[in-house]
Amino acid sequence: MVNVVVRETRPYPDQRPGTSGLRKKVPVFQQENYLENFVQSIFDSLEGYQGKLLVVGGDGRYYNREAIQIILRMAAANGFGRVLVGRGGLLSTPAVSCVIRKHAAFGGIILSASHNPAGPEGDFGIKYNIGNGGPAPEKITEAIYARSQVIDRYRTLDCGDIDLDSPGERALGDMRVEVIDPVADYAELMEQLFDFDLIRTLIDAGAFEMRFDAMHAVTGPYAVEILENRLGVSPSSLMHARPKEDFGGGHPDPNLVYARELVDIMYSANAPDFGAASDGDGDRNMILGRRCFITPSDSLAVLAANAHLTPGYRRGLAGIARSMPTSQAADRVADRLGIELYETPTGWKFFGNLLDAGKVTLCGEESFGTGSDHVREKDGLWAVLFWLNLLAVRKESVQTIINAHWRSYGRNYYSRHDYEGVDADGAGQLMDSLRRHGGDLAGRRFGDHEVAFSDDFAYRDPVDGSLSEHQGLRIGFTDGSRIVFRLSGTGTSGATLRVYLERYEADPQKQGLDAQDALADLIRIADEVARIRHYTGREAPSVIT
Ligand code: G16
Repeated sequence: MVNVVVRETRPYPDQRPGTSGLRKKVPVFQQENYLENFVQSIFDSLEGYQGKLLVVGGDGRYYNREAIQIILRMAAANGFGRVLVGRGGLLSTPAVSCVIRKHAAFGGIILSASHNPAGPEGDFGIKYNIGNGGPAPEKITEAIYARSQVIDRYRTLDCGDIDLDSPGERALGDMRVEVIDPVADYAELMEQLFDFDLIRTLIDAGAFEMRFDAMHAVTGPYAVEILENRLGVSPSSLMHARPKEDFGGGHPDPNLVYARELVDIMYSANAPDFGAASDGDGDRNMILGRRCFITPSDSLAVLAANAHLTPGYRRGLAGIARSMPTSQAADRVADRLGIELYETPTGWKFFGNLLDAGKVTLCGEESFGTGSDHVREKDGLWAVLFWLNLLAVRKESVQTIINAHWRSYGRNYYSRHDYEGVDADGAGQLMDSLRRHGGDLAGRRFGDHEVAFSDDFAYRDPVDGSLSEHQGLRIGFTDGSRIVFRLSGTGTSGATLRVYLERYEADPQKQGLDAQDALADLIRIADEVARIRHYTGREAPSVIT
């Protein structure tokens, strides 16, 4: 007989979820009752879950296993009927979404700090996903936070750990825990969306070479099963495919800076035809061709323009959604397809309502996130398979495909400059000052650029009418160029200032520039308007993507 125990606790002031759940340093989570408080606050903010199914999994980072044991005991003590948990505690973020949907679960808990480094001094995170498989909307995350501020007790079981490593079902108090293969449901869904036979033909032909970098994170087992076992990619094409608790000491963020090893291979003399990487929890992707990088914004546009070539999207797209700072490349595709384009704040949670309402099929963000209505999270390997399917159909190189796209639609030169870990007060003052002066920039000239509008982006959800304000300061120019300033909602130390830069070029003769050169004027204007050096004390961004 396992006893339910009620333990007393005291609130922590810092449990407000950010862009994507609660992310903190591991030692913060290891404080007494810190995780327990947040988990109980999640359960206290939900209704009607008694006897229902919960999905639990994480990206395998340090503290994943301990956290899962705590959550399982608490789920049992709070009355869930059954839990599906990935073997070894592993489930990628899109796989959690897939499993929630396929098994009609009440919801799910994901343990991850995404692309942030891991280890005893690294980052950890937790977020709750609702029954549609997507991140809880702000109404729920705010309720969780409110609850965490007054919490005084939590429920758990008085028992030890359960085995997470062998598949099968076991009892935990009155609750059943089933340890599932983390890949199976997800791989089955991918086979429905993409033409695996055709991709296998491309790979078997022998002339096509690729690299996939799992960055020692959760997509390793997914890549082995899907790319290697089902599609015939050679094992040597998979880099860092063994998940590690500290991601091998790396920073599992698939971008030009942190996926350096892959980038160097893709820019070398004998570069493979296709390169891709995914992040800590498997929801982000980076796409590369031979000596060419596809920006996430361009990737969304290319996938949208070519979606009809894949089995899963042959019927066409209902609409496209992108986060506000994402480039307007996808807008041009939507326009030509005669479908709606929605511009949402940063955060995948804002796509959920649009997807559920059938208003959009594809969505994407500049932050290396792309996805569709197949799940309610962005999906790294899905994007890789989508590209492989296009390459197999079009039988052209990545470079040829992107050049043809630009010739047809024009090129949206795009870059994001990040100032990571800057002083939070200085970053706040920068944003306040922009807010005070930014509104009256219309009509002002900076060199050749004239400001058409400037505002603080606000979004009214067309489905539930909710309003989200202060989502980033935009300066739009008369030629369609844009500069956007935002503070990241996912960092764990100091503040991270993000500056997003975009310029449109219709002339094919002028589409071959390096993005930083093409955006040089806007980079100067951004510094002048926001006084970035003054407020951050930094001479240059820490990451340019
Ligand atoms: C999360 C969100 C994304 C967002 C990204 C960056 O991604 O799910 O929607 O674009 O953070 O957010 P921010 O600019 O506020 O740091 P992930 O992959 O970290 O879960």
